[in-house]
Formats: sequence, structure tokens, C-alpha cells
Amino acid sequence: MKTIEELSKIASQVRRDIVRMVNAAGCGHPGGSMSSTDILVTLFFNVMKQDPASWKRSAEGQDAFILSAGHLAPVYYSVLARAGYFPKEDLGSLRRFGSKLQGHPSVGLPGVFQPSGSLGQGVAAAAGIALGKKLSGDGNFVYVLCGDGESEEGEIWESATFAAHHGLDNLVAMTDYNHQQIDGSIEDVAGLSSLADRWLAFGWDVIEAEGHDFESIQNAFALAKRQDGKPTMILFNTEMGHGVDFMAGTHEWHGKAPNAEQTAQALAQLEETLGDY
Ligand SMILES: Cc1ncc(C[n+]2csc(CCOP(=O)(O)OP(=O)(O)O)c2C)c(N)n1
Repeated sequence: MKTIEELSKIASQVRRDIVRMVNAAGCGHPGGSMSSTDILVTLFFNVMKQDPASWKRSAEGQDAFILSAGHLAPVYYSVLARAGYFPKEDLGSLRRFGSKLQGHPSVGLPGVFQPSGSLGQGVAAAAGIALGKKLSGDGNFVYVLCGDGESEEGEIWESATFAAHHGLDNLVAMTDYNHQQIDGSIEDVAGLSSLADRWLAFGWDVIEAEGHDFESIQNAFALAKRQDGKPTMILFNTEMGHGVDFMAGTHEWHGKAPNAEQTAQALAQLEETLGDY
């Protein structure tokens, strides 16, 4: 188990990775990657039962994670590399021709169970794996991360019905609730009213937590594993572009690469803690 100070250091390094990867690629999605960094660092380093050395694509006998919001690939790749799934030197190949680190996750990269990028599909895939675990008596958990803009997709709500119907209390979904999406704020594009009310109405347990407070994140995961016959959605309150002042709180950094000067400014605001890739 990492201490909160250690998690915070890893998260700072992951945000540095994101900025550098997207700058080097000249395109990509830094805003949501940086809002979901603290959640994924906590999940991979302190919550999930997975061993990078013996990882296999079959979810049997281990916890599984699916990134439903596949455009958040930069944070996913950085966390996987820093957790030991592949060399962190590979991070520099984001979006390069022939690289396994494509703009959206594809299978073939250690740690990735399910390709994603077409929004809305991850909860369905996760629910299928969770049902499989129930049927085979495998007591491990399935985690899936969605975006709040992504939650406008209809398939999410079909999967929500399925998961509640089958009592999949080994399924823990998370929303990166940063209130921004590609074209503006959620409220301006297609207001979701209360996401908490929606998930509750679909028969899920709902936990609300602070997505940049490691204690709150850890408590939420601990509560989510109580297994009371219902799947759980954790709504993590977050900030788009968290960690860099000019990227924070605006949809403008949903899918834009920082130039050299902006990259230098961003890195200066993020503490170097574990060494560059
Ligand atoms: C099915 C589908 N429709 C549209 C898109 C294009 N798209 C990519 S990201 C995005 C917005 C997602 O918003 P959100 O989930 O809030 O992510 P964030 O902006 O926080 O990164 C859209 C519309 C897509 N990838 N897949």
C-alpha cells in the first residue's frame, strides 16, 4: 500500500507524463486525463488486485479495469507504465505509427482488457465480465471509468439496467465528473440533471467523493466493495485539467496539445517526483 504522500507524488509524475506525451504527439486529450489522474493512481496502486508481472487478458482470477472513456488513454498509459505493466520509456511513442500506445486503447498492450474510444461501451463490457465472475465463482472485482459527457450515451443506461437486474455487486463504475466535455460544459451541451439521481433510479448504489482528495477516493473504493447485491457508481467530483492553472476548469483542453512554451509552463507547475521517462 502506498501512503497518501506517495500517491500524490505518483500523480504529479503522471500529470507530467500526460503533458509531455500529448505535446510530443502534437494531439491527444490532456484535460480529462488530468482530472482522472488521482482516481486511477489510487485504483492501480492501492485498490486493484492485479500483478503486472503475471497479467493476462483473461480477467479470471484477478480484478479487471476498463477505460470506457477511451480518449483518456494518456493517463491510462502513464499509470500502467508507472505501475510496471510496460517500460515508461514507451510513453514517448503515444500516437506514433506502429506504436502499441495508440490514441485510444487497443488490445495487445499489457493491462488492457478491452479496446475503447467509441464512447458508451465500457459499462456493457464490464458488466459482462462481472456476470462471468459471478457465474464462475471468481470473487474479484471489475472497475470501469466513464466520463460525464460520455454518460449522455444510451448504451450506458442499457448496461446500467442489465447490471442492476443481475445484482452485479462486484461491479464498480466511476464517473470523472469534471462538468466539461468536448464542446463546452455538460450543462450547456446536454444537461444531465442529477447523475446521482439517475444511477439511483437505475437501481445502483451511488457514492459521491472528491476526486482530488486521496483519502476521499480511498474511502469511496472501500465502501464500494461492500457487496450488498447492487452495482456501485462512484461519482468523483473533479476538475478538468487539474494541476496546471491555465488548463484547469475549461473544456478548451479536452483535446488539445500544449505547445513547447505551454508544456514548459505546465511542467514548472508540476513537481518532478519520480524521474522522466
Ligand atoms: C460514440 C462516440 N461519439 C462521439 C465521440 C467523440 N468524443 C470523444 S470525447 C467526447 C466528449 C466526452 O466528454 P467526457 O466524457 O466528459 O470527457 P472529458 O471531456 O471530460 O475528457 C466526444 C463527444 C466518441 N469518441 N464516441
